[in-house]
Amino acid sequence: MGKIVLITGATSGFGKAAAYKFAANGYDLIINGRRTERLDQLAAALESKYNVAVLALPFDVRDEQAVFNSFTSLPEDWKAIDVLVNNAGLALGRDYFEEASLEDWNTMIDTNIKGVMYVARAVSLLMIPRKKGHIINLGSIAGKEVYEKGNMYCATKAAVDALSEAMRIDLLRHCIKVTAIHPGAAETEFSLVRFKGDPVQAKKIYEGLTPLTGDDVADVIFYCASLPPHVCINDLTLTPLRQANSFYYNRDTNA
Ligand code: NDP
Ligand code: 8X3
Repeated sequence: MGKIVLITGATSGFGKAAAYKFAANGYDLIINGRRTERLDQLAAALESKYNVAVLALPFDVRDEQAVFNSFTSLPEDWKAIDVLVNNAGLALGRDYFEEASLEDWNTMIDTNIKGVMYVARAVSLLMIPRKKGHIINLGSIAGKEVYEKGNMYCATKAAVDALSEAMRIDLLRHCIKVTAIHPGAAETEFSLVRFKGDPVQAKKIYEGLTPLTGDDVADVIFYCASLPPHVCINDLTLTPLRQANSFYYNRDTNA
């Protein structure tokens, strides 16, 4: 087997683009998501285009038992994971604090914090005996500055930021790299999910700017993963040209 990357949330957006990027560079892949049909299609496409091995590993990152069972029952050859792209996540709703849905809050906490950490824990247990590995967590600029009506999504991404730092410190003795990547506005299925399928609200987010694409973010993820073994990017924030941070935009009103 070649180098192995595990990508969560590979059925769409950054995860799917990252799967193509790593496969194009000869990695064997474990791809995760809940939509099994999409995973199977992606596995077949990557195998035939790049002649790499691909294992579809569907599970819901919120399901603690499913996460840990999936990794303990991995075929031995597939346990030597070199890179984890810990990407599965979502925003749900954009509402004032007192009006936001508690169900949405719980889903975001369970996915973006607990799910991300279950996967990181399970994979780090496979990396530790090998004394190497690279965990790349997808945070967000939403974790760097809180914005109006961002409440729980921003908090979950701030947690990813803090936990990435915590992991980097605690996993230092095992020589495991931990990188946190914080993208700004990127046009994927993210806003459609956030606005529960409303394409008008989703599109509005990107008005007057050229947003990042899944490929842009995948390039950055791959760059971080392809540095020499002694080099680790700890924390990286990227935005489109017309965005400085969570609330400063310079939208082109003529666009
Ligand atoms: P997409 O909606 O396009 O992709 C999200 C992926 O996460 C899908 O593959 C989805 O797969 C997976 N996912 C969601 N919930 C679960 C779950 N419970 N278990 C397993 N997989 C799950 O969004 P993006 O690619 O844009 O987002 C990827 C990450 O980047 C997220 O963490 C997001 O918060 C973050 N991010 C996004 C930004 C943006 O503007 N787009 C900017 C900054 C950060 P499935 O539904 O098949 O399970
Ligand atoms: C996604 C970026 O600004 O919509 O994490 O929160 S933002």
